[in-house]
Amino acid sequence: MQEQCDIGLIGLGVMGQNLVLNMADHGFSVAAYNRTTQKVDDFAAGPAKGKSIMGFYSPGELVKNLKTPRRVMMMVKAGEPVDANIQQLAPLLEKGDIIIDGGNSYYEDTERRIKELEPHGILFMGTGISGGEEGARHGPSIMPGGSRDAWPHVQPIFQSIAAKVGPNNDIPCCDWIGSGGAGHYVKMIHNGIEYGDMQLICEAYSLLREGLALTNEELYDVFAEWNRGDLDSYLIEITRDIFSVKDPKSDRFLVDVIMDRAVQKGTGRWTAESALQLGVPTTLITEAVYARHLSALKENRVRASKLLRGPEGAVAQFRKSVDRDAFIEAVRQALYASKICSYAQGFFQMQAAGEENGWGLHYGDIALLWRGGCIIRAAFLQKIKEAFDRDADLENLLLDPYFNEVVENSQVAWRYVVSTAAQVGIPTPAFSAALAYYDGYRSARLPQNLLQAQRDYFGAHTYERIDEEGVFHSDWMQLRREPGD
Ligand code: NBP
Repeated sequence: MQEQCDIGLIGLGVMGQNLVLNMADHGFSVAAYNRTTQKVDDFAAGPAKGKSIMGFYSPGELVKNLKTPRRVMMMVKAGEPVDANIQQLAPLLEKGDIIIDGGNSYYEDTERRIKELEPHGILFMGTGISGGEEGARHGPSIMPGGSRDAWPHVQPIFQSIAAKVGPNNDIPCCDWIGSGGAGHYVKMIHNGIEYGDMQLICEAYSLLREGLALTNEELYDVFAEWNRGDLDSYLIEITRDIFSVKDPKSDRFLVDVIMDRAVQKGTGRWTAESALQLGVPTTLITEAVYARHLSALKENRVRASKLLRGPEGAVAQFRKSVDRDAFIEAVRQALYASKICSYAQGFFQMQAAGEENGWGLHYGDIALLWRGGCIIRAAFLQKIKEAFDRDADLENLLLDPYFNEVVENSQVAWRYVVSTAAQVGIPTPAFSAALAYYDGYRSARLPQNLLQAQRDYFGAHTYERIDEEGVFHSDWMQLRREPGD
Protein backbone atom coordinates (compact mmCIF):
# COMPACT_ATOMS: atom_id res chain seq x y z
CA MET A 1 0.00 0.00 0.00
CA GLN A 2 1.33 3.42 -0.90
CA GLU A 3 2.18 5.89 1.80
CA GLN A 4 -0.63 8.28 2.86
CA CYS A 5 0.02 11.99 2.25
CA ASP A 6 0.22 14.66 4.97
CA ILE A 7 -2.06 17.10 3.19
CA GLY A 8 -4.12 17.38 0.00
CA LEU A 9 -4.32 20.46 -2.18
CA ILE A 10 -7.04 21.23 -4.72
CA GLY A 11 -6.41 23.88 -7.38
CA LEU A 12 -3.09 23.77 -9.18
CA GLY A 13 -3.15 27.38 -10.32
CA VAL A 14 -0.32 29.84 -9.75
CA MET A 15 -0.67 29.82 -5.95
CA GLY A 16 -1.61 26.16 -5.55
CA GLN A 17 1.38 24.75 -7.45
CA ASN A 18 3.83 26.92 -5.56
CA LEU A 19 2.35 26.09 -2.16
CA VAL A 20 2.55 22.35 -2.97
CA LEU A 21 6.23 22.70 -3.93
CA ASN A 22 6.90 24.74 -0.80
CA MET A 23 5.26 22.07 1.40
CA ALA A 24 7.25 19.29 -0.30
CA ASP A 25 10.50 21.24 0.20
CA HIS A 26 9.70 21.34 3.93
CA GLY A 27 9.36 17.58 4.18
CA PHE A 28 5.60 17.13 3.81
CA SER A 29 4.01 14.72 1.37
CA VAL A 30 1.27 16.32 -0.68
CA ALA A 31 -1.65 14.90 -2.68
CA ALA A 32 -2.63 17.27 -5.49
CA TYR A 33 -5.74 17.52 -7.65
CA ASN A 34 -6.95 20.02 -10.24
CA ARG A 35 -10.31 20.19 -12.04
CA THR A 36 -8.58 20.36 -15.43
CA THR A 37 -6.63 17.14 -15.08
CA GLN A 38 -4.11 18.01 -17.76
CA LYS A 39 -2.63 20.41 -15.17
CA VAL A 40 -2.15 17.45 -12.79
CA ASP A 41 -0.15 15.59 -15.47
CA ASP A 42 1.87 18.65 -16.46
CA PHE A 43 2.64 19.44 -12.83
CA ALA A 44 3.60 15.84 -11.99
CA ALA A 45 5.85 15.56 -15.02
CA GLY A 46 7.29 19.07 -14.54
CA PRO A 47 8.02 20.97 -11.32
CA ALA A 48 6.71 18.20 -9.01
CA LYS A 49 8.86 15.46 -10.50
CA GLY A 50 11.07 13.68 -7.95
CA LYS A 51 9.37 15.40 -5.00
CA SER A 52 7.03 13.97 -2.36
CA ILE A 53 3.99 14.98 -4.41
CA MET A 54 1.29 12.67 -5.81
CA GLY A 55 -1.16 13.80 -8.49
CA PHE A 56 -4.79 12.60 -8.59
CA TYR A 57 -7.62 12.93 -11.08
CA SER A 58 -10.53 13.24 -8.65
CA PRO A 59 -11.25 14.59 -5.16
CA GLY A 60 -12.23 11.03 -4.15
CA GLU A 61 -8.80 9.62 -5.02
CA LEU A 62 -7.13 12.53 -3.29
CA VAL A 63 -9.12 12.03 -0.07
CA LYS A 64 -8.43 8.26 -0.04
CA ASN A 65 -4.71 8.97 0.01
CA LEU A 66 -4.61 11.25 3.04
CA LYS A 67 -3.58 10.59 6.63
CA THR A 68 -6.29 11.19 9.26
CA PRO A 69 -7.51 13.63 10.27
CA ARG A 70 -7.56 14.50 6.59
CA ARG A 71 -6.36 17.97 5.71
CA VAL A 72 -7.55 19.30 2.36
CA MET A 73 -6.56 22.75 1.25
CA MET A 74 -8.35 24.54 -1.60
CA MET A 75 -6.56 27.16 -3.70
CA VAL A 76 -9.32 27.94 -6.18
CA LYS A 77 -11.03 31.10 -7.32
CA ALA A 78 -13.13 32.68 -4.56
CA GLY A 79 -16.93 32.47 -4.68
CA GLU A 80 -18.89 29.70 -6.35
CA PRO A 81 -15.87 27.43 -7.06
CA VAL A 82 -15.21 27.20 -3.30
CA ASP A 83 -18.79 26.07 -2.61
CA ALA A 84 -18.66 23.63 -5.53
CA ASN A 85 -15.51 22.05 -4.14
CA ILE A 86 -16.93 21.85 -0.61
CA GLN A 87 -20.01 20.07 -1.98
CA GLN A 88 -17.79 17.49 -3.66
CA LEU A 89 -15.50 17.07 -0.67
CA ALA A 90 -17.87 17.02 2.30
CA PRO A 91 -19.46 13.61 1.56
CA LEU A 92 -15.99 12.10 1.20
CA LEU A 93 -14.77 13.29 4.60
CA GLU A 94 -15.35 12.14 8.17
CA LYS A 95 -15.90 13.86 11.50
CA GLY A 96 -12.74 15.70 12.54
CA ASP A 97 -11.40 16.10 8.99
CA ILE A 98 -10.35 19.57 7.93
CA ILE A 99 -11.03 21.73 4.88
CA ILE A 100 -8.89 24.84 4.45
CA ASP A 101 -9.84 27.60 2.04
CA GLY A 102 -6.62 29.45 1.18
CA GLY A 103 -8.15 31.73 -1.48
CA ASN A 104 -9.28 35.31 -1.16
CA SER A 105 -12.79 34.48 0.02
CA TYR A 106 -15.21 37.00 1.44
CA TYR A 107 -15.20 36.60 5.22
CA GLU A 108 -18.98 36.31 5.51
CA ASP A 109 -18.89 33.37 3.08
CA THR A 110 -16.32 31.76 5.36
CA GLU A 111 -18.56 32.25 8.39
CA ARG A 112 -21.45 30.64 6.47
CA ARG A 113 -19.29 27.68 5.38
CA ILE A 114 -18.11 27.03 8.93
CA LYS A 115 -21.73 26.84 10.07
CA GLU A 116 -22.79 24.64 7.15
CA LEU A 117 -20.01 22.12 7.84
CA GLU A 118 -20.36 22.09 11.64
CA PRO A 119 -23.29 19.61 11.75
CA HIS A 120 -21.14 17.15 9.74
CA GLY A 121 -18.26 17.48 12.19
CA ILE A 122 -16.00 18.85 9.46
CA LEU A 123 -13.66 21.60 10.61
CA PHE A 124 -13.35 24.55 8.24
CA MET A 125 -10.53 27.07 8.16
CA GLY A 126 -10.67 30.34 6.22
CA THR A 127 -7.03 31.19 5.70
CA GLY A 128 -5.64 34.32 4.09
CA ILE A 129 -2.42 33.85 2.15
CA SER A 130 -0.35 36.72 0.85
CA GLY A 131 2.86 37.10 -1.09
CA GLY A 132 1.82 36.18 -4.60
CA GLU A 133 3.57 33.52 -6.62
CA GLU A 134 7.00 34.11 -5.12
CA GLY A 135 5.68 34.13 -1.54
CA ALA A 136 3.72 30.92 -2.06
CA ARG A 137 6.87 29.22 -3.34
CA HIS A 138 9.41 30.46 -0.81
CA GLY A 139 7.47 31.75 2.22
CA PRO A 140 4.11 33.50 2.29
CA SER A 141 2.40 35.34 5.10
CA ILE A 142 -0.41 33.07 6.30
CA MET A 143 -3.47 34.22 8.27
CA PRO A 144 -5.41 31.17 9.50
CA GLY A 145 -8.82 31.49 11.10
CA GLY A 146 -12.05 29.53 11.55
CA SER A 147 -12.51 26.28 13.50
CA ARG A 148 -10.01 26.53 16.36
CA ASP A 149 -9.85 22.74 16.81
CA ALA A 150 -8.32 22.39 13.34
CA TRP A 151 -5.36 24.67 14.06
CA PRO A 152 -3.05 22.21 15.95
CA HIS A 153 -3.31 19.79 13.00
CA VAL A 154 -2.35 22.41 10.45
CA GLN A 155 0.07 24.56 12.46
CA PRO A 156 3.27 22.53 11.82
CA ILE A 157 2.75 22.61 8.05
CA PHE A 158 1.76 26.26 7.80
CA GLN A 159 4.44 27.54 10.17
CA SER A 160 7.12 25.56 8.30
CA ILE A 161 6.23 26.97 4.89
CA ALA A 162 5.58 30.56 6.03
CA ALA A 163 8.07 33.42 5.67
CA LYS A 164 10.34 33.90 8.68
CA VAL A 165 11.38 37.14 10.37
CA GLY A 166 13.26 38.25 13.47
CA PRO A 167 16.96 38.53 14.34
CA ASN A 168 17.43 34.76 13.89
CA ASN A 169 15.02 34.49 10.99
CA ASP A 170 12.94 31.97 12.91
CA ILE A 171 9.65 33.72 13.72
CA PRO A 172 7.04 32.43 11.25
CA CYS A 173 4.73 34.94 9.56
CA CYS A 174 1.84 32.68 10.46
CA ASP A 175 -0.14 32.37 13.64
CA TRP A 176 -3.71 31.73 14.66
CA ILE A 177 -5.80 34.81 13.89
CA GLY A 178 -9.19 34.03 15.39
CA SER A 179 -12.50 32.25 15.06
CA GLY A 180 -15.10 32.53 12.25
CA GLY A 181 -14.10 34.64 9.28
CA ALA A 182 -11.22 36.34 11.14
CA GLY A 183 -8.46 34.96 8.90
CA HIS A 184 -10.12 36.13 5.73
CA TYR A 185 -11.12 39.46 7.29
CA VAL A 186 -7.52 40.20 8.30
CA LYS A 187 -6.35 39.20 4.81
CA MET A 188 -8.97 41.57 3.36
CA ILE A 189 -7.64 44.43 5.51
CA HIS A 190 -4.12 43.51 4.39
CA ASN A 191 -5.24 43.86 0.79
CA GLY A 192 -7.02 47.14 1.54
CA ILE A 193 -3.84 48.49 3.11
CA GLU A 194 -1.98 47.28 0.04
CA TYR A 195 -4.37 49.37 -2.12
CA GLY A 196 -3.60 52.38 0.08
CA ASP A 197 0.17 51.88 0.02
CA MET A 198 0.19 51.51 -3.76
CA GLN A 199 -1.96 54.60 -4.29
CA LEU A 200 0.27 56.67 -1.98
CA ILE A 201 3.35 55.58 -3.91
CA CYS A 202 1.62 56.47 -7.18
CA GLU A 203 0.81 59.94 -5.85
CA ALA A 204 4.42 60.46 -4.75
CA TYR A 205 5.50 59.38 -8.24
CA SER A 206 3.03 61.79 -9.82
CA LEU A 207 4.26 64.71 -7.68
CA LEU A 208 7.88 63.99 -8.58
CA ARG A 209 7.26 63.27 -12.25
CA GLU A 210 4.57 65.86 -13.09
CA GLY A 211 5.69 68.39 -10.48
CA LEU A 212 9.48 68.20 -10.67
CA ALA A 213 9.81 66.47 -14.08
CA LEU A 214 12.17 63.85 -12.62
CA THR A 215 13.38 61.25 -15.12
CA ASN A 216 13.01 57.53 -14.50
CA GLU A 217 16.71 57.35 -13.63
CA GLU A 218 16.22 60.10 -11.03
CA LEU A 219 13.10 58.40 -9.71
CA TYR A 220 15.11 55.20 -9.35
CA ASP A 221 17.65 57.03 -7.19
CA VAL A 222 14.95 58.68 -5.05
CA PHE A 223 13.17 55.38 -4.37
CA ALA A 224 16.49 53.62 -3.72
CA GLU A 225 17.27 56.28 -1.11
CA TRP A 226 13.79 56.05 0.44
CA ASN A 227 14.13 52.29 0.69
CA ARG A 228 17.14 52.74 2.97
CA GLY A 229 15.10 54.63 5.59
CA ASP A 230 11.71 54.53 7.34
CA LEU A 231 9.93 53.63 4.11
CA ASP A 232 11.99 50.43 3.65
CA SER A 233 9.43 48.00 2.18
CA TYR A 234 8.75 45.53 -0.61
CA LEU A 235 6.51 47.97 -2.50
CA ILE A 236 9.08 50.80 -2.45
CA GLU A 237 11.73 48.30 -3.54
CA ILE A 238 9.78 46.98 -6.53
CA THR A 239 8.80 50.53 -7.48
CA ARG A 240 12.51 51.44 -7.54
CA ASP A 241 13.18 48.45 -9.78
CA ILE A 242 10.30 49.32 -12.14
CA PHE A 243 12.01 52.64 -12.96
CA SER A 244 15.00 50.73 -14.33
CA VAL A 245 13.14 48.47 -16.75
CA LYS A 246 13.30 49.23 -20.47
CA ASP A 247 10.51 48.22 -22.88
CA PRO A 248 11.75 45.33 -25.04
CA LYS A 249 9.52 46.61 -27.88
CA SER A 250 10.81 50.19 -27.99
CA ASP A 251 13.62 52.31 -26.60
CA ARG A 252 11.36 53.72 -23.91
CA PHE A 253 10.95 52.75 -20.26
CA LEU A 254 8.30 50.07 -19.79
CA VAL A 255 6.42 52.06 -17.13
CA ASP A 256 5.91 54.90 -19.64
CA VAL A 257 4.13 52.69 -22.19
CA ILE A 258 1.77 51.06 -19.69
CA MET A 259 -1.88 52.19 -19.93
CA ASP A 260 -2.93 54.29 -16.91
CA ARG A 261 -6.07 52.25 -16.28
CA ALA A 262 -6.11 50.22 -13.06
CA VAL A 263 -8.02 46.99 -12.58
CA GLN A 264 -9.04 45.38 -9.32
CA LYS A 265 -10.36 42.10 -8.02
CA GLY A 266 -12.51 43.49 -5.22
CA THR A 267 -10.74 43.04 -1.89
CA GLY A 268 -10.13 46.81 -1.59
CA ARG A 269 -13.80 47.44 -2.29
CA TRP A 270 -14.78 44.83 0.35
CA THR A 271 -12.61 46.67 2.88
CA ALA A 272 -14.32 49.97 2.07
CA GLU A 273 -17.79 48.37 2.17
CA SER A 274 -17.08 46.78 5.52
CA ALA A 275 -15.82 50.13 6.86
CA LEU A 276 -19.07 51.76 5.78
CA GLN A 277 -21.10 49.01 7.43
CA LEU A 278 -19.11 49.27 10.66
CA GLY A 279 -19.29 53.08 10.58
CA VAL A 280 -15.53 53.60 10.80
CA PRO A 281 -13.60 56.19 8.74
CA THR A 282 -11.27 54.13 6.52
CA THR A 283 -10.97 57.06 4.16
CA LEU A 284 -7.57 56.46 2.59
CA ILE A 285 -8.23 52.90 1.41
CA THR A 286 -11.63 53.99 0.11
CA GLU A 287 -9.99 56.84 -1.83
CA ALA A 288 -7.51 54.33 -3.23
CA VAL A 289 -10.41 52.23 -4.53
CA TYR A 290 -12.04 55.30 -6.07
CA ALA A 291 -8.71 56.34 -7.61
CA ARG A 292 -8.67 53.03 -9.48
CA HIS A 293 -12.27 53.64 -10.62
CA LEU A 294 -11.36 57.14 -11.83
CA SER A 295 -8.34 55.79 -13.69
CA ALA A 296 -10.58 53.25 -15.42
CA LEU A 297 -12.57 56.11 -16.98
CA LYS A 298 -9.78 56.60 -19.52
CA GLU A 299 -11.93 57.69 -22.48
CA ASN A 300 -13.93 60.11 -20.32
CA ARG A 301 -10.71 61.57 -18.92
CA VAL A 302 -9.19 62.03 -22.34
CA ARG A 303 -12.33 63.89 -23.50
CA ALA A 304 -12.47 65.98 -20.31
CA SER A 305 -8.78 66.85 -20.52
CA LYS A 306 -9.56 68.88 -23.64
CA LEU A 307 -12.38 70.81 -21.96
CA LEU A 308 -11.61 71.23 -18.27
CA ARG A 309 -8.77 73.59 -17.46
CA GLY A 310 -6.45 73.51 -14.44
CA PRO A 311 -4.34 76.33 -13.00
CA GLU A 312 -2.63 77.76 -16.08
CA GLY A 313 1.17 77.79 -15.92
CA ALA A 314 1.21 76.70 -12.26
CA VAL A 315 3.48 73.69 -12.77
CA ALA A 316 6.03 75.72 -14.77
CA GLN A 317 6.02 78.41 -12.10
CA PHE A 318 6.44 75.78 -9.36
CA ARG A 319 9.40 74.16 -11.14
CA LYS A 320 11.12 77.52 -11.48
CA SER A 321 10.85 78.43 -7.81
CA VAL A 322 11.02 75.10 -5.99
CA ASP A 323 13.99 73.72 -4.05
CA ARG A 324 13.98 70.27 -5.64
CA ASP A 325 15.78 68.37 -2.88
CA ALA A 326 13.62 69.96 -0.21
CA PHE A 327 10.46 69.04 -2.12
CA ILE A 328 11.60 65.43 -2.58
CA GLU A 329 12.22 65.21 1.16
CA ALA A 330 8.81 66.78 1.85
CA VAL A 331 7.13 64.16 -0.37
CA ARG A 332 8.96 61.42 1.52
CA GLN A 333 7.72 62.76 4.84
CA ALA A 334 4.18 63.19 3.50
CA LEU A 335 4.25 59.62 2.22
CA TYR A 336 5.35 58.23 5.57
CA ALA A 337 2.83 60.29 7.56
CA SER A 338 0.02 59.30 5.17
CA LYS A 339 1.04 55.66 5.38
CA ILE A 340 0.86 55.83 9.17
CA CYS A 341 -2.68 57.25 8.91
CA SER A 342 -3.64 54.45 6.52
CA TYR A 343 -2.44 51.75 8.91
CA ALA A 344 -4.08 53.58 11.81
CA GLN A 345 -7.37 53.41 9.88
CA GLY A 346 -6.88 49.76 8.88
CA PHE A 347 -6.13 48.66 12.43
CA PHE A 348 -9.00 50.76 13.77
CA GLN A 349 -11.33 48.93 11.35
CA MET A 350 -9.93 45.54 12.38
CA GLN A 351 -10.48 46.44 16.02
CA ALA A 352 -14.10 47.40 15.31
CA ALA A 353 -14.75 44.21 13.31
CA GLY A 354 -12.91 42.07 15.87
CA GLU A 355 -15.03 43.45 18.70
CA GLU A 356 -18.30 43.16 16.78
CA ASN A 357 -17.63 39.53 15.83
CA GLY A 358 -15.87 38.44 19.03
CA TRP A 359 -12.83 37.19 17.10
CA GLY A 360 -10.27 37.92 19.84
CA LEU A 361 -7.71 39.42 17.46
CA HIS A 362 -4.16 40.25 18.62
CA TYR A 363 -3.17 43.35 16.71
CA GLY A 364 0.58 43.41 17.40
CA ASP A 365 0.85 39.78 16.31
CA ILE A 366 -1.05 40.57 13.12
CA ALA A 367 1.47 43.34 12.33
CA LEU A 368 4.24 40.80 12.84
CA LEU A 369 2.57 38.33 10.43
CA TRP A 370 2.80 41.06 7.78
CA ARG A 371 6.45 41.74 8.60
CA GLY A 372 7.57 39.20 5.98
CA GLY A 373 6.22 37.19 3.08
CA CYS A 374 3.40 39.49 2.04
CA ILE A 375 3.03 42.41 -0.35
CA ILE A 376 2.87 45.08 2.38
CA ARG A 377 5.93 43.73 4.20
CA ALA A 378 7.90 46.60 5.64
CA ALA A 379 10.35 47.41 8.38
CA PHE A 380 7.77 49.81 9.78
CA LEU A 381 5.44 46.95 10.81
CA GLN A 382 7.85 46.20 13.64
CA LYS A 383 6.96 49.65 15.00
CA ILE A 384 3.28 48.69 14.98
CA LYS A 385 4.08 45.49 16.85
CA GLU A 386 6.04 47.54 19.41
CA ALA A 387 3.15 50.01 19.74
CA PHE A 388 0.69 47.21 20.61
CA ASP A 389 3.28 45.66 22.94
CA ARG A 390 3.40 48.99 24.77
CA ASP A 391 -0.40 49.12 24.94
CA ALA A 392 -2.49 46.11 23.87
CA ASP A 393 -5.64 48.27 23.99
CA LEU A 394 -4.19 51.11 21.93
CA GLU A 395 -7.21 53.01 20.59
CA ASN A 396 -5.52 54.41 17.51
CA LEU A 397 -1.96 53.98 16.24
CA LEU A 398 -1.67 57.76 15.96
CA LEU A 399 -1.83 57.94 19.76
CA ASP A 400 1.27 55.79 20.21
CA PRO A 401 4.25 57.99 21.17
CA TYR A 402 6.42 56.86 18.23
CA PHE A 403 3.75 57.41 15.55
CA ASN A 404 2.48 60.58 17.21
CA GLU A 405 5.98 62.06 17.04
CA VAL A 406 6.61 61.05 13.42
CA VAL A 407 3.32 62.50 12.22
CA GLU A 408 3.73 65.68 14.25
CA ASN A 409 7.27 66.19 12.94
CA SER A 410 6.15 65.55 9.36
CA GLN A 411 3.18 67.82 9.28
CA VAL A 412 4.86 70.95 7.96
CA ALA A 413 6.18 68.97 4.98
CA TRP A 414 2.90 67.05 4.62
CA ARG A 415 0.81 70.27 4.50
CA TYR A 416 3.28 71.84 2.06
CA VAL A 417 2.98 68.83 -0.28
CA VAL A 418 -0.83 68.62 -0.16
CA SER A 419 -1.26 72.38 -0.66
CA THR A 420 1.30 72.40 -3.49
CA ALA A 421 -0.55 69.55 -5.19
CA ALA A 422 -3.80 71.53 -4.94
CA GLN A 423 -2.14 74.68 -6.26
CA VAL A 424 -0.53 73.07 -9.29
CA GLY A 425 -3.46 70.73 -10.01
CA ILE A 426 -1.95 67.29 -9.34
CA PRO A 427 -4.52 64.92 -7.83
CA THR A 428 -3.45 63.45 -4.49
CA PRO A 429 -6.63 61.89 -3.07
CA ALA A 430 -4.86 59.55 -0.64
CA PHE A 431 -2.35 62.13 0.70
CA SER A 432 -5.24 64.58 1.16
CA ALA A 433 -7.57 62.01 2.74
CA ALA A 434 -4.85 61.08 5.22
CA LEU A 435 -4.24 64.70 6.19
CA ALA A 436 -7.97 65.43 6.50
CA TYR A 437 -8.31 62.32 8.70
CA TYR A 438 -5.43 63.47 10.90
CA ASP A 439 -6.95 66.93 11.29
CA GLY A 440 -10.40 65.48 11.87
CA TYR A 441 -9.29 62.89 14.41
CA ARG A 442 -7.36 65.47 16.43
CA SER A 443 -10.33 67.90 16.51
CA ALA A 444 -12.22 67.94 19.77
CA ARG A 445 -14.99 69.84 17.97
CA LEU A 446 -16.04 69.34 14.35
CA PRO A 447 -18.67 71.25 12.35
CA GLN A 448 -21.20 68.43 12.64
CA ASN A 449 -23.10 70.53 15.19
CA LEU A 450 -24.35 72.48 12.17
CA LEU A 451 -25.17 69.24 10.34
CA GLN A 452 -27.26 68.06 13.29
CA ALA A 453 -29.08 71.40 13.24
CA GLN A 454 -29.81 70.96 9.53
CA ARG A 455 -31.13 67.43 10.08
CA ASP A 456 -33.37 68.61 12.89
CA TYR A 457 -34.57 71.60 10.81
CA PHE A 458 -35.68 69.63 7.78
CA GLY A 459 -36.49 66.24 9.26
CA ALA A 460 -37.05 66.67 13.02
CA HIS A 461 -34.24 64.17 13.51
CA THR A 462 -33.39 65.69 16.93
CA TYR A 463 -30.01 66.58 18.40
CA GLU A 464 -27.99 66.33 21.59
CA ARG A 465 -26.66 69.35 23.53
CA ILE A 466 -23.18 69.95 24.88
CA ASP A 467 -24.52 71.33 28.18
CA GLU A 468 -27.39 69.00 29.00
CA GLU A 469 -28.20 65.26 28.74
CA GLY A 470 -31.07 64.22 26.52
CA VAL A 471 -32.44 64.44 23.00
CA PHE A 472 -33.85 67.72 21.76
CA HIS A 473 -35.89 69.09 18.91
CA SER A 474 -36.41 72.73 17.97
CA ASP A 475 -39.05 74.41 15.85
CA TRP A 476 -36.50 76.08 13.61
CA MET A 477 -39.15 77.77 11.43
CA GLN A 478 -40.64 79.39 14.51
CA LEU A 479 -37.27 80.43 15.97
CA ARG A 480 -35.48 81.55 12.84
CA ARG A 481 -34.98 85.15 11.71
CA GLU A 482 -37.54 85.87 9.03
CA PRO A 483 -35.84 86.49 5.68
CA GLY A 484 -35.62 90.26 5.27
CA ASP A 485 -35.75 90.95 9.06
P1 NBP B 1 -5.46 30.75 -10.79
O1 NBP B 1 -6.36 31.58 -11.62
O2 NBP B 1 -4.04 30.59 -11.18
O3 NBP B 1 -6.10 29.29 -10.63
C1 NBP B 1 -7.43 29.12 -10.28
C2 NBP B 1 -7.66 27.68 -9.84
O4 NBP B 1 -9.03 27.57 -9.49
C3 NBP B 1 -7.38 26.68 -10.94
O5 NBP B 1 -6.79 25.54 -10.38
C4 NBP B 1 -8.80 26.38 -11.45
O6 NBP B 1 -8.94 25.09 -12.03
C5 NBP B 1 -9.54 26.42 -10.15
N1 NBP B 1 -11.00 26.51 -10.33
C6 NBP B 1 -11.77 27.47 -10.84
BR1 NBP B 1 -11.14 29.03 -11.56
N2 NBP B 1 -13.05 27.20 -10.82
C7 NBP B 1 -13.11 25.99 -10.27
C8 NBP B 1 -14.20 25.14 -9.97
N3 NBP B 1 -15.46 25.51 -10.18
N4 NBP B 1 -13.91 23.94 -9.42
C9 NBP B 1 -12.65 23.55 -9.19
N5 NBP B 1 -11.58 24.33 -9.45
C10 NBP B 1 -11.82 25.54 -9.98
O7 NBP B 1 -5.60 31.31 -9.32
P2 NBP B 1 -4.47 31.68 -8.25
O8 NBP B 1 -3.84 32.95 -8.65
O9 NBP B 1 -3.64 30.49 -7.94
O10 NBP B 1 -5.41 32.01 -6.98
C11 NBP B 1 -6.09 31.03 -6.23
C12 NBP B 1 -6.74 31.72 -5.05
O11 NBP B 1 -5.72 32.34 -4.27
C13 NBP B 1 -7.72 32.82 -5.41
O12 NBP B 1 -8.75 32.88 -4.46
C14 NBP B 1 -6.88 34.07 -5.32
O13 NBP B 1 -7.65 35.22 -5.10
C15 NBP B 1 -6.00 33.74 -4.14
N6 NBP B 1 -4.71 34.46 -4.09
C16 NBP B 1 -4.00 34.72 -5.22
C17 NBP B 1 -2.80 35.41 -5.14
C18 NBP B 1 -1.97 35.70 -6.36
O14 NBP B 1 -1.00 36.49 -6.24
N7 NBP B 1 -2.25 35.10 -7.50
C19 NBP B 1 -2.31 35.80 -3.88
C20 NBP B 1 -3.06 35.50 -2.75
C21 NBP B 1 -4.26 34.83 -2.87
P3 NBP B 1 -8.86 24.89 -13.64
O15 NBP B 1 -7.40 24.74 -13.92
O16 NBP B 1 -9.64 23.66 -13.87
O17 NBP B 1 -9.46 26.11 -14.26
